[in-house]
Amino acid sequence: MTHFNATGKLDFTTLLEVSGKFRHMHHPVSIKPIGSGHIHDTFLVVDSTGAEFIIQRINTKIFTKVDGMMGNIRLVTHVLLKQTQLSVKLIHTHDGHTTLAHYTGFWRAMEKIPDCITYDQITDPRLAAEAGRALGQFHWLLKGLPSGAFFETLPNFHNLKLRYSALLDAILNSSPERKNEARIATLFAQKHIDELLKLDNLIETKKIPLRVVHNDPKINNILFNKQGIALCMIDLDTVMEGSLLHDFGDAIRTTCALANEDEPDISKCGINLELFKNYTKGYLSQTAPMISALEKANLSIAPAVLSFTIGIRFLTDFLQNDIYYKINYAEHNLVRANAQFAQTLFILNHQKEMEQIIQET
Ligand code: GN1
Ligand code: MG
Repeated sequence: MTHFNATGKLDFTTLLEVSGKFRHMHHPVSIKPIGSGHIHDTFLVVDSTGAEFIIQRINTKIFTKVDGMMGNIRLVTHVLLKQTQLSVKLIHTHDGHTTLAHYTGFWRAMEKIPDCITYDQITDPRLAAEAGRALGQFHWLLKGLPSGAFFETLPNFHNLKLRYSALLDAILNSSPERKNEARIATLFAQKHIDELLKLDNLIETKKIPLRVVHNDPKINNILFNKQGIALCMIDLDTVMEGSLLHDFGDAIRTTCALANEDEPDISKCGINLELFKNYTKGYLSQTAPMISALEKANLSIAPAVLSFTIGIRFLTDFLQNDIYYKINYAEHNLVRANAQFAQTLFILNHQKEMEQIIQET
């Protein structure tokens, strides 16, 4: 596939042209940005009949192998739709493809499930239980698929050892100003890396199995209906082989967070243990028959590992002058890193309580 430089201007006329290349979109009347993802450009299209669609320009600087990624998504959505009728529904172009190569970049389109909601943060324990149930069901329904046959869309995505080594490289190559600003965060990373490599080691030594997992199950990647029922997981770009512990950890990192992912006041960061209890209950209600004893024993450390790993990635991006994540202001990635590290510390300090909650569930 040709690699496009996704720089084209996305005015209404261009977006209209892109929408027109996909089936079912009849005379769009409104096209507006939607969502809070850090990677792609996402738009809501409403056509003259009131039907809603999503079009998305794929960030090909990050997802360089679009075909492999879309192949994974087609496989997973096929399996999920067969069993639940609820999942992302890709829309084909008029000539039958699930991606469109356009001069502004690579695009895909999806049906929008009517009346659904996403949350960047929640406080309602019932929503946490539903979110846990949704991830658990996702793991359960995909458990029969051979994970090794999946395309490795982003190699070593949650490999903390490599993420840490990328951080060390970034420190060496960063500007003196940014290095100085990142000093406290860098010290935190150095101090905690060894204890948090525990999951990596268990995976490397094959004590923890690899499965088909989502790899980015943060709370805003779940669709809810207005009654608070979780409908399905979205943003399937990173579905590939991985550990369910990475998914559980990443989900807790955002679903049960006491503060936003980019909270500047780190004293507010931590985990709401009531939400944690409910999420865990929802998750294990679906996965109890498949989860191993060792996986279960590591559910309490996984949220610390994931908060730490994502913090390291934010910090690395800050030191590299923000080449990966979208930012809203100059220090945004550093603020995000500090918030993730504060959350990591909170989890490490509450290990016993979290462990007890898991054992009682
Ligand atoms: C990115 O696309 P989005 O915003 O859901 C990132 C995740 C991080 C997350 C941090 C492909 O997810 O790994 O956890 O930001 N996705 C990729 O919020 O790097
Ligand atoms: Mg994403």
